[in-house]
Amino acid sequence: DGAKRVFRLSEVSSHDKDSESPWVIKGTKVYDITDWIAGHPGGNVILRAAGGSVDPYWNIFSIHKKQEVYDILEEFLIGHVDPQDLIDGQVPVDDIEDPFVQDPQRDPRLIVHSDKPMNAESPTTLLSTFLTPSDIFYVRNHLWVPRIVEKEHKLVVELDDGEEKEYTMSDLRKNFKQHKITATLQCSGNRRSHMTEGSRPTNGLQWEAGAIGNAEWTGPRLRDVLADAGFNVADPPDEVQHAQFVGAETYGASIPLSKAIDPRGDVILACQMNGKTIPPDHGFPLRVVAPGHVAARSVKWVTRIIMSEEESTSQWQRRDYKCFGPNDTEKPNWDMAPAIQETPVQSAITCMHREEAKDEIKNVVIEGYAFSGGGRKIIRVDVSTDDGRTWGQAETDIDPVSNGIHDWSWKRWKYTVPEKKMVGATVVVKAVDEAYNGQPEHHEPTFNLRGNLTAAWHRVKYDPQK
Ligand code: MTE
Ligand code: MO
Repeated sequence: DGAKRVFRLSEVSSHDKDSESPWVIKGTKVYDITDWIAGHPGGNVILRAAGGSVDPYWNIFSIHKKQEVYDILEEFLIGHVDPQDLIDGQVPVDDIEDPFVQDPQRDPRLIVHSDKPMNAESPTTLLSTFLTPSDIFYVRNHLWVPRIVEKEHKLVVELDDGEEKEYTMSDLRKNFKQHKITATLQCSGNRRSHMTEGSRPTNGLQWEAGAIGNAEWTGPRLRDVLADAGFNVADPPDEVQHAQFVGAETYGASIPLSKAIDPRGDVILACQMNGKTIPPDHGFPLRVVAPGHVAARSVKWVTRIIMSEEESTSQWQRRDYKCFGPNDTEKPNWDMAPAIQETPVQSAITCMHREEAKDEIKNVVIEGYAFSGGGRKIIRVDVSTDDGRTWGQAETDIDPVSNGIHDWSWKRWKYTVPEKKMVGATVVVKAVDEAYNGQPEHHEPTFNLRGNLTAAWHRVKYDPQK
Protein backbone atom coordinates (compact mmCIF):
# COMPACT_ATOMS: atom_id res chain seq x y z
CA ASP A 1 0.00 0.00 0.00
CA GLY A 2 1.72 3.11 -1.31
CA ALA A 3 0.02 5.42 1.17
CA LYS A 4 1.92 3.74 3.99
CA ARG A 5 5.27 4.76 2.57
CA VAL A 6 7.39 7.20 4.54
CA PHE A 7 9.59 9.83 2.94
CA ARG A 8 12.44 11.99 4.23
CA LEU A 9 11.98 15.70 3.45
CA SER A 10 15.19 15.59 1.42
CA GLU A 11 13.61 13.08 -0.91
CA VAL A 12 10.42 15.13 -1.26
CA SER A 13 12.45 18.24 -2.05
CA SER A 14 14.08 16.48 -4.99
CA HIS A 15 10.62 16.19 -6.57
CA ASP A 16 10.56 19.91 -7.28
CA LYS A 17 9.17 21.88 -10.21
CA ASP A 18 11.92 20.65 -12.53
CA SER A 19 11.50 17.00 -11.70
CA GLU A 20 9.62 14.54 -13.89
CA SER A 21 7.35 13.61 -11.00
CA PRO A 22 6.61 16.65 -8.86
CA TRP A 23 5.39 16.02 -5.31
CA VAL A 24 3.79 18.25 -2.71
CA ILE A 25 3.17 17.94 1.00
CA LYS A 26 -0.10 18.89 2.62
CA GLY A 27 -0.10 18.65 6.39
CA THR A 28 2.21 15.68 6.83
CA LYS A 29 0.99 13.72 3.80
CA VAL A 30 2.91 13.40 0.55
CA TYR A 31 1.24 13.53 -2.87
CA ASP A 32 2.58 12.82 -6.33
CA ILE A 33 0.82 15.48 -8.43
CA THR A 34 2.31 14.51 -11.81
CA ASP A 35 -1.07 13.49 -13.19
CA TRP A 36 -2.89 16.44 -11.69
CA ILE A 37 -0.96 19.22 -13.40
CA ALA A 38 -2.74 19.04 -16.76
CA GLY A 39 -6.14 19.21 -15.09
CA HIS A 40 -5.26 21.71 -12.36
CA PRO A 41 -7.39 24.83 -12.85
CA GLY A 42 -4.42 27.12 -12.22
CA GLY A 43 -2.24 25.15 -14.63
CA ASN A 44 1.44 24.95 -13.79
CA VAL A 45 1.08 27.40 -10.95
CA ILE A 46 0.89 24.53 -8.48
CA LEU A 47 4.48 23.66 -9.43
CA ARG A 48 5.59 26.62 -7.32
CA ALA A 49 4.88 24.43 -4.32
CA ALA A 50 6.49 21.27 -5.73
CA GLY A 51 9.15 19.71 -3.53
CA GLY A 52 7.66 21.18 -0.36
CA SER A 53 4.50 22.08 1.48
CA VAL A 54 1.50 23.38 -0.41
CA ASP A 55 -0.09 24.84 2.73
CA PRO A 56 1.45 28.35 2.65
CA TYR A 57 0.40 28.67 -1.00
CA TRP A 58 -3.13 27.59 -0.35
CA ASN A 59 -3.32 30.07 2.51
CA ILE A 60 -2.80 32.73 -0.15
CA PHE A 61 -4.72 31.07 -3.00
CA SER A 62 -7.56 30.47 -0.61
CA ILE A 63 -9.90 29.17 -3.36
CA HIS A 64 -8.20 25.81 -2.63
CA LYS A 65 -9.53 25.62 0.89
CA LYS A 66 -12.53 23.47 0.19
CA GLN A 67 -13.38 19.79 0.44
CA GLU A 68 -13.73 19.38 -3.31
CA VAL A 69 -10.06 20.27 -3.77
CA TYR A 70 -8.91 18.16 -0.82
CA ASP A 71 -10.75 15.18 -2.33
CA ILE A 72 -8.93 15.57 -5.64
CA LEU A 73 -5.57 15.81 -3.90
CA GLU A 74 -6.31 12.68 -1.89
CA GLU A 75 -6.35 10.67 -5.13
CA PHE A 76 -2.63 11.39 -5.45
CA LEU A 77 -1.60 10.34 -1.93
CA ILE A 78 1.62 8.31 -1.90
CA GLY A 79 2.69 8.41 1.75
CA HIS A 80 3.75 10.47 4.77
CA VAL A 81 6.66 12.60 5.88
CA ASP A 82 9.10 10.70 8.08
CA PRO A 83 8.30 11.63 11.72
CA GLN A 84 11.99 12.31 12.41
CA ASP A 85 11.74 15.32 10.05
CA LEU A 86 8.75 16.85 11.86
CA ILE A 87 8.99 19.64 14.43
CA ASP A 88 6.16 19.56 16.99
CA GLY A 89 4.43 17.10 14.70
CA GLN A 90 4.54 19.48 11.74
CA VAL A 91 6.52 19.92 8.57
CA PRO A 92 8.72 23.01 8.99
CA VAL A 93 7.75 25.49 6.27
CA ASP A 94 9.55 28.53 4.97
CA ASP A 95 7.67 31.74 4.55
CA ILE A 96 6.81 32.21 0.93
CA GLU A 97 6.49 35.42 -0.92
CA ASP A 98 2.89 36.46 -1.41
CA PRO A 99 2.75 37.05 -5.18
CA PHE A 100 -0.09 39.52 -4.64
CA VAL A 101 1.90 42.00 -2.55
CA GLN A 102 2.97 43.69 -5.77
CA ASP A 103 -0.61 44.21 -6.96
CA PRO A 104 -1.47 47.85 -7.68
CA GLN A 105 -3.89 50.06 -5.76
CA ARG A 106 -7.38 50.02 -7.21
CA ASP A 107 -10.01 52.69 -7.54
CA PRO A 108 -12.34 52.41 -4.52
CA ARG A 109 -15.37 52.83 -6.80
CA LEU A 110 -14.83 49.36 -8.30
CA ILE A 111 -17.09 46.64 -6.88
CA VAL A 112 -14.76 43.91 -5.64
CA HIS A 113 -15.80 40.26 -5.94
CA SER A 114 -12.44 38.82 -4.83
CA ASP A 115 -9.20 40.57 -3.95
CA LYS A 116 -6.58 37.82 -4.37
CA PRO A 117 -6.76 37.54 -7.31
CA MET A 118 -8.42 40.89 -7.97
CA ASN A 119 -11.81 40.64 -9.61
CA ALA A 120 -13.81 43.83 -9.63
CA GLU A 121 -16.51 45.30 -11.82
CA SER A 122 -17.48 48.82 -12.75
CA PRO A 123 -20.60 50.18 -11.07
CA THR A 124 -22.95 50.34 -14.05
CA THR A 125 -23.86 53.96 -13.30
CA LEU A 126 -20.24 54.79 -14.21
CA LEU A 127 -20.50 53.04 -17.57
CA SER A 128 -22.14 56.18 -18.88
CA THR A 129 -19.45 57.23 -21.36
CA PHE A 130 -18.54 55.73 -24.73
CA LEU A 131 -14.94 55.20 -23.60
CA THR A 132 -14.64 53.64 -20.17
CA PRO A 133 -11.97 55.44 -18.14
CA SER A 134 -9.11 53.04 -17.39
CA ASP A 135 -9.29 53.54 -13.62
CA ILE A 136 -12.86 52.22 -13.42
CA PHE A 137 -12.49 49.56 -16.18
CA TYR A 138 -13.39 46.16 -14.73
CA VAL A 139 -10.50 43.97 -13.58
CA ARG A 140 -10.53 40.24 -14.15
CA ASN A 141 -7.31 38.60 -12.95
CA HIS A 142 -6.90 34.84 -12.53
CA LEU A 143 -3.58 35.22 -10.76
CA TRP A 144 -1.41 38.07 -9.51
CA VAL A 145 -0.32 41.13 -11.46
CA PRO A 146 3.21 40.48 -12.69
CA ARG A 147 5.65 43.28 -11.92
CA ILE A 148 7.23 44.16 -15.25
CA VAL A 149 9.93 46.69 -16.11
CA GLU A 150 9.04 48.01 -19.54
CA LYS A 151 12.64 48.27 -20.75
CA GLU A 152 13.23 44.63 -19.92
CA HIS A 153 9.99 43.27 -21.33
CA LYS A 154 10.40 40.89 -24.26
CA LEU A 155 7.85 39.37 -26.57
CA VAL A 156 8.94 36.10 -28.20
CA VAL A 157 7.18 34.90 -31.35
CA GLU A 158 7.59 31.17 -31.84
CA LEU A 159 6.80 29.74 -35.28
CA ASP A 160 5.75 26.20 -36.12
CA ASP A 161 9.26 25.30 -37.31
CA GLY A 162 10.63 26.26 -33.89
CA GLU A 163 12.14 29.53 -35.13
CA GLU A 164 11.86 32.32 -32.58
CA LYS A 165 12.09 36.06 -32.86
CA GLU A 166 12.27 38.43 -29.94
CA TYR A 167 10.88 41.98 -29.69
CA THR A 168 11.39 44.71 -27.14
CA MET A 169 8.65 47.23 -26.42
CA SER A 170 10.65 49.79 -28.33
CA ASP A 171 10.75 47.47 -31.39
CA LEU A 172 6.99 47.10 -31.24
CA ARG A 173 6.37 50.82 -30.91
CA LYS A 174 8.92 52.05 -33.44
CA ASN A 175 9.26 49.42 -36.14
CA PHE A 176 5.59 48.86 -36.85
CA LYS A 177 2.68 51.00 -37.91
CA GLN A 178 0.62 51.78 -34.81
CA HIS A 179 -3.11 51.12 -35.14
CA LYS A 180 -5.79 52.60 -32.96
CA ILE A 181 -8.78 50.34 -32.33
CA THR A 182 -11.78 51.09 -30.15
CA ALA A 183 -12.97 47.81 -28.73
CA THR A 184 -15.28 46.52 -26.05
CA LEU A 185 -13.94 43.78 -23.80
CA GLN A 186 -16.53 41.68 -22.05
CA CYS A 187 -15.87 38.88 -19.60
CA SER A 188 -17.71 35.66 -20.41
CA GLY A 189 -19.10 35.89 -16.88
CA ASN A 190 -20.66 39.33 -17.34
CA ARG A 191 -24.24 39.25 -15.90
CA ARG A 192 -23.71 35.76 -14.46
CA SER A 193 -25.64 36.78 -11.33
CA HIS A 194 -28.65 37.51 -13.55
CA MET A 195 -28.59 33.92 -14.78
CA THR A 196 -28.37 32.67 -11.20
CA GLU A 197 -31.35 34.84 -10.19
CA GLY A 198 -33.32 34.04 -13.34
CA SER A 199 -32.82 30.28 -13.30
CA ARG A 200 -30.46 28.33 -11.01
CA PRO A 201 -27.15 28.69 -9.15
CA THR A 202 -24.09 28.95 -11.41
CA ASN A 203 -20.42 28.44 -10.55
CA GLY A 204 -18.08 31.38 -10.72
CA LEU A 205 -17.85 35.02 -9.71
CA GLN A 206 -21.35 36.49 -9.52
CA TRP A 207 -20.85 39.50 -11.76
CA GLU A 208 -23.63 42.02 -12.33
CA ALA A 209 -23.67 43.96 -15.62
CA GLY A 210 -20.31 45.72 -15.07
CA ALA A 211 -17.78 43.13 -16.32
CA ILE A 212 -17.57 44.99 -19.61
CA GLY A 213 -15.91 48.18 -20.82
CA ASN A 214 -14.96 50.01 -23.99
CA ALA A 215 -11.50 51.47 -24.56
CA GLU A 216 -9.17 52.77 -27.22
CA TRP A 217 -6.22 50.43 -27.76
CA THR A 218 -3.09 51.33 -29.71
CA GLY A 219 -0.27 49.15 -31.00
CA PRO A 220 0.99 47.14 -33.94
CA ARG A 221 -1.18 44.61 -35.70
CA LEU A 222 -0.52 41.04 -34.66
CA ARG A 223 -0.51 40.20 -38.37
CA ASP A 224 2.34 42.62 -39.06
CA VAL A 225 4.44 41.29 -36.20
CA LEU A 226 3.84 37.68 -37.31
CA ALA A 227 4.88 38.58 -40.85
CA ASP A 228 8.02 40.24 -39.52
CA ALA A 229 8.83 37.14 -37.49
CA GLY A 230 8.79 35.12 -40.71
CA PHE A 231 5.27 33.73 -40.63
CA ASN A 232 3.67 33.53 -44.06
CA VAL A 233 0.50 35.50 -43.38
CA ALA A 234 -0.54 35.47 -47.07
CA ASP A 235 -0.34 31.71 -47.44
CA PRO A 236 -0.08 30.20 -43.98
CA PRO A 237 1.11 26.62 -43.53
CA ASP A 238 -1.71 24.09 -43.07
CA GLU A 239 -0.12 22.87 -39.84
CA VAL A 240 -0.86 26.16 -38.12
CA GLN A 241 -4.42 26.65 -36.91
CA HIS A 242 -4.11 28.77 -33.79
CA ALA A 243 -2.18 31.67 -32.32
CA GLN A 244 -1.48 30.97 -28.65
CA PHE A 245 -0.67 33.73 -26.19
CA VAL A 246 1.14 33.35 -22.89
CA GLY A 247 0.98 35.94 -20.11
CA ALA A 248 3.90 36.70 -17.78
CA GLU A 249 2.09 35.19 -14.78
CA THR A 250 1.37 31.93 -16.77
CA TYR A 251 -2.19 32.66 -17.94
CA GLY A 252 -2.71 31.48 -21.50
CA ALA A 253 -5.32 31.42 -24.26
CA SER A 254 -5.51 31.26 -28.05
CA ILE A 255 -7.49 32.51 -31.02
CA PRO A 256 -8.02 30.80 -34.37
CA LEU A 257 -5.41 31.54 -37.02
CA SER A 258 -8.06 33.06 -39.28
CA LYS A 259 -8.67 35.83 -36.75
CA ALA A 260 -4.97 36.29 -35.93
CA ILE A 261 -3.95 37.03 -39.51
CA ASP A 262 -7.15 38.57 -40.83
CA PRO A 263 -6.12 41.92 -42.30
CA ARG A 264 -9.63 43.11 -41.39
CA GLY A 265 -9.64 41.45 -37.97
CA ASP A 266 -7.90 44.28 -36.12
CA VAL A 267 -6.10 42.05 -33.61
CA ILE A 268 -3.42 44.24 -32.08
CA LEU A 269 -0.63 44.01 -29.55
CA ALA A 270 -1.72 46.97 -27.49
CA CYS A 271 0.97 49.18 -25.99
CA GLN A 272 -1.58 51.81 -24.94
CA MET A 273 -5.04 51.97 -23.41
CA ASN A 274 -7.06 55.16 -23.77
CA GLY A 275 -4.00 57.03 -25.07
CA LYS A 276 -1.72 56.18 -22.15
CA THR A 277 0.58 53.37 -21.06
CA ILE A 278 -1.61 50.40 -20.11
CA PRO A 279 -2.27 50.30 -16.33
CA PRO A 280 -0.74 47.27 -14.52
CA ASP A 281 -4.13 45.59 -13.98
CA HIS A 282 -4.96 45.75 -17.68
CA GLY A 283 -1.76 44.25 -19.02
CA PHE A 284 1.19 46.65 -18.70
CA PRO A 285 3.19 46.96 -20.84
CA LEU A 286 1.70 44.76 -23.58
CA ARG A 287 -1.59 42.98 -24.09
CA VAL A 288 -3.34 41.26 -26.92
CA VAL A 289 -6.61 42.86 -27.97
CA ALA A 290 -8.67 40.44 -30.06
CA PRO A 291 -11.75 42.58 -30.70
CA GLY A 292 -15.09 40.86 -31.11
CA HIS A 293 -13.88 37.85 -29.16
CA VAL A 294 -14.56 37.08 -25.52
CA ALA A 295 -12.13 39.07 -23.37
CA ALA A 296 -10.50 35.90 -22.02
CA ARG A 297 -8.59 35.69 -25.33
CA SER A 298 -7.13 39.19 -24.96
CA VAL A 299 -4.13 38.02 -22.96
CA LYS A 300 -2.56 40.61 -20.67
CA TRP A 301 1.18 40.93 -19.95
CA VAL A 302 1.84 38.88 -23.07
CA THR A 303 5.38 37.46 -23.29
CA ARG A 304 5.09 34.71 -25.88
CA ILE A 305 3.08 33.99 -29.01
CA ILE A 306 3.12 30.44 -30.34
CA MET A 307 1.88 29.62 -33.83
CA SER A 308 0.53 26.11 -33.45
CA GLU A 309 -1.57 23.30 -34.80
CA GLU A 310 -3.24 23.21 -31.40
CA GLU A 311 -5.23 25.56 -29.22
CA SER A 312 -3.61 26.78 -26.04
CA THR A 313 -3.49 23.85 -23.62
CA SER A 314 -4.39 26.11 -20.71
CA GLN A 315 -7.30 25.53 -18.39
CA TRP A 316 -8.79 28.78 -19.66
CA GLN A 317 -8.88 27.49 -23.23
CA ARG A 318 -9.68 23.82 -22.72
CA ARG A 319 -11.96 24.02 -19.69
CA ASP A 320 -13.54 27.05 -18.09
CA TYR A 321 -14.70 29.17 -20.98
CA LYS A 322 -17.14 26.82 -22.67
CA CYS A 323 -20.91 26.37 -22.52
CA PHE A 324 -22.97 23.21 -22.17
CA GLY A 325 -26.69 22.49 -22.23
CA PRO A 326 -29.09 23.42 -19.42
CA ASN A 327 -29.29 19.77 -18.40
CA ASP A 328 -25.52 19.28 -18.26
CA THR A 329 -24.99 19.57 -14.53
CA GLU A 330 -22.73 16.59 -14.00
CA LYS A 331 -19.07 16.69 -14.94
CA PRO A 332 -19.13 17.95 -18.53
CA ASN A 333 -17.15 16.29 -21.29
CA TRP A 334 -14.99 19.33 -21.85
CA ASP A 335 -13.66 18.23 -25.21
CA MET A 336 -17.20 18.16 -26.66
CA ALA A 337 -17.67 21.94 -26.70
CA PRO A 338 -15.57 24.51 -28.52
CA ALA A 339 -13.85 27.29 -26.59
CA ILE A 340 -15.84 30.52 -26.56
CA GLN A 341 -14.46 32.97 -29.14
CA GLU A 342 -16.95 35.40 -30.73
CA THR A 343 -19.76 36.35 -28.40
CA PRO A 344 -23.55 36.66 -28.80
CA VAL A 345 -25.72 39.79 -28.65
CA GLN A 346 -25.74 41.45 -25.26
CA SER A 347 -27.52 44.44 -23.81
CA ALA A 348 -28.13 45.87 -20.36
CA ILE A 349 -29.68 48.75 -18.52
CA THR A 350 -27.02 50.77 -16.72
CA CYS A 351 -29.06 53.56 -15.13
CA MET A 352 -32.43 55.31 -14.95
CA HIS A 353 -32.62 58.90 -13.85
CA ARG A 354 -35.14 61.73 -13.76
CA GLU A 355 -34.42 64.41 -16.28
CA GLU A 356 -33.99 67.93 -14.93
CA ALA A 357 -37.55 69.32 -15.34
CA LYS A 358 -37.68 72.02 -18.01
CA ASP A 359 -41.45 72.36 -17.77
CA GLU A 360 -44.28 70.36 -16.15
CA ILE A 361 -43.59 67.20 -18.13
CA LYS A 362 -41.02 65.20 -16.26
CA ASN A 363 -39.19 62.43 -18.04
CA VAL A 364 -37.20 59.44 -16.95
CA VAL A 365 -34.13 58.70 -19.03
CA ILE A 366 -33.17 55.04 -19.25
CA GLU A 367 -29.62 54.30 -20.41
CA GLY A 368 -27.60 51.23 -21.20
CA TYR A 369 -25.26 49.45 -23.55
CA ALA A 370 -25.68 46.95 -26.38
CA PHE A 371 -22.91 44.91 -27.95
CA SER A 372 -22.38 41.98 -30.27
CA GLY A 373 -19.33 39.83 -30.92
CA GLY A 374 -17.47 39.33 -34.19
CA GLY A 375 -17.63 43.04 -35.05
CA ARG A 376 -21.34 42.71 -35.83
CA LYS A 377 -23.03 46.07 -35.65
CA ILE A 378 -25.94 46.62 -33.29
CA ILE A 379 -28.78 47.72 -35.56
CA ARG A 380 -31.59 48.13 -33.03
CA VAL A 381 -32.22 48.34 -29.32
CA ASP A 382 -35.77 47.59 -28.18
CA VAL A 383 -36.97 48.86 -24.82
CA SER A 384 -40.19 48.00 -22.99
CA THR A 385 -41.52 49.69 -19.87
CA ASP A 386 -44.35 47.16 -19.38
CA ASP A 387 -42.30 44.00 -18.91
CA GLY A 388 -42.17 43.12 -22.60
CA ARG A 389 -45.78 43.62 -23.74
CA THR A 390 -45.08 46.68 -25.88
CA TRP A 391 -41.81 48.03 -27.21
CA GLY A 392 -40.15 51.18 -28.45
CA GLN A 393 -36.75 51.81 -29.98
CA ALA A 394 -33.92 53.45 -28.09
CA GLU A 395 -31.74 56.16 -29.53
CA THR A 396 -28.35 54.67 -30.38
CA ASP A 397 -26.52 57.34 -32.37
CA ILE A 398 -25.27 59.16 -29.34
CA ASP A 399 -21.56 58.36 -29.58
CA PRO A 400 -18.73 58.71 -32.05
CA VAL A 401 -18.07 55.84 -34.43
CA SER A 402 -15.39 53.50 -33.13
CA ASN A 403 -11.94 53.13 -34.67
CA GLY A 404 -11.43 49.89 -36.51
CA ILE A 405 -12.67 48.06 -39.55
CA HIS A 406 -15.69 46.45 -37.94
CA ASP A 407 -18.00 47.45 -35.09
CA TRP A 408 -15.85 46.40 -32.18
CA SER A 409 -17.43 48.87 -29.77
CA TRP A 410 -20.61 48.72 -27.81
CA LYS A 411 -23.40 51.13 -28.56
CA ARG A 412 -24.68 53.12 -25.67
CA TRP A 413 -28.40 53.78 -25.88
CA LYS A 414 -30.93 56.13 -24.37
CA TYR A 415 -34.71 55.90 -24.02
CA THR A 416 -36.83 58.71 -22.65
CA VAL A 417 -40.24 58.04 -21.04
CA PRO A 418 -42.70 60.39 -19.30
CA GLU A 419 -42.38 59.75 -15.59
CA LYS A 420 -46.10 58.97 -15.17
CA LYS A 421 -45.64 55.91 -17.41
CA MET A 422 -42.85 54.70 -15.14
CA VAL A 423 -44.93 54.12 -12.01
CA GLY A 424 -44.43 50.48 -11.10
CA ALA A 425 -42.71 49.85 -14.44
CA THR A 426 -40.50 46.88 -15.20
CA VAL A 427 -38.06 47.99 -17.86
CA VAL A 428 -36.75 45.42 -20.32
CA VAL A 429 -34.06 45.73 -22.99
CA LYS A 430 -33.06 43.52 -25.90
CA ALA A 431 -30.88 44.25 -28.90
CA VAL A 432 -30.46 42.99 -32.46
CA ASP A 433 -27.23 42.84 -34.47
CA GLU A 434 -26.64 43.11 -38.22
CA ALA A 435 -26.96 39.34 -38.68
CA TYR A 436 -30.43 39.70 -37.06
CA ASN A 437 -29.28 37.76 -34.04
CA GLY A 438 -31.25 38.61 -30.94
CA GLN A 439 -31.26 37.71 -27.26
CA PRO A 440 -33.20 34.95 -25.48
CA GLU A 441 -36.17 36.08 -23.41
CA HIS A 442 -35.38 33.93 -20.38
CA HIS A 443 -32.27 32.61 -18.68
CA GLU A 444 -33.33 29.00 -18.21
CA PRO A 445 -32.99 27.96 -21.89
CA THR A 446 -29.38 29.22 -21.94
CA PHE A 447 -28.55 28.10 -18.41
CA ASN A 448 -25.13 26.52 -18.22
CA LEU A 449 -23.44 25.45 -15.04
CA ARG A 450 -20.56 27.88 -15.43
CA GLY A 451 -22.91 30.78 -16.11
CA ASN A 452 -21.02 31.78 -19.23
CA LEU A 453 -22.42 34.15 -21.86
CA THR A 454 -25.44 35.26 -19.90
CA ALA A 455 -27.41 37.30 -22.43
CA ALA A 456 -31.15 37.01 -21.73
CA TRP A 457 -33.29 40.16 -21.78
CA HIS A 458 -32.26 42.44 -18.96
CA ARG A 459 -35.21 43.34 -16.72
CA VAL A 460 -35.06 46.01 -14.04
CA LYS A 461 -37.88 47.35 -11.87
CA TYR A 462 -37.99 51.13 -11.83
CA ASP A 463 -37.22 52.55 -8.42
CA PRO A 464 -38.02 56.29 -8.21
CA GLN A 465 -35.81 56.58 -5.11
CA LYS A 466 -32.70 55.77 -7.10
N1 MTE B 1 -4.60 37.76 -19.30
C1 MTE B 1 -3.79 37.36 -18.32
N2 MTE B 1 -2.46 37.31 -18.55
N3 MTE B 1 -4.26 36.96 -17.11
C2 MTE B 1 -5.62 36.97 -16.84
O1 MTE B 1 -6.03 36.61 -15.72
N4 MTE B 1 -7.87 37.39 -17.73
C3 MTE B 1 -8.67 37.33 -18.97
C4 MTE B 1 -8.16 38.35 -19.98
N5 MTE B 1 -6.73 38.25 -20.11
C5 MTE B 1 -6.50 37.39 -17.88
C6 MTE B 1 -5.94 37.82 -19.10
C7 MTE B 1 -10.08 37.53 -18.76
S1 MTE B 1 -11.00 36.19 -18.31
C8 MTE B 1 -10.68 38.73 -19.01
S2 MTE B 1 -12.34 38.92 -18.87
C9 MTE B 1 -9.88 39.91 -19.41
O2 MTE B 1 -8.48 39.63 -19.49
C10 MTE B 1 -10.06 41.03 -18.42
O3 MTE B 1 -9.36 42.17 -18.81
P1 MTE B 1 -9.29 43.43 -17.87
O4 MTE B 1 -8.87 42.98 -16.49
O5 MTE B 1 -8.34 44.37 -18.49
O6 MTE B 1 -10.69 44.00 -17.83
MO1 MO C 1 -13.23 36.77 -18.29
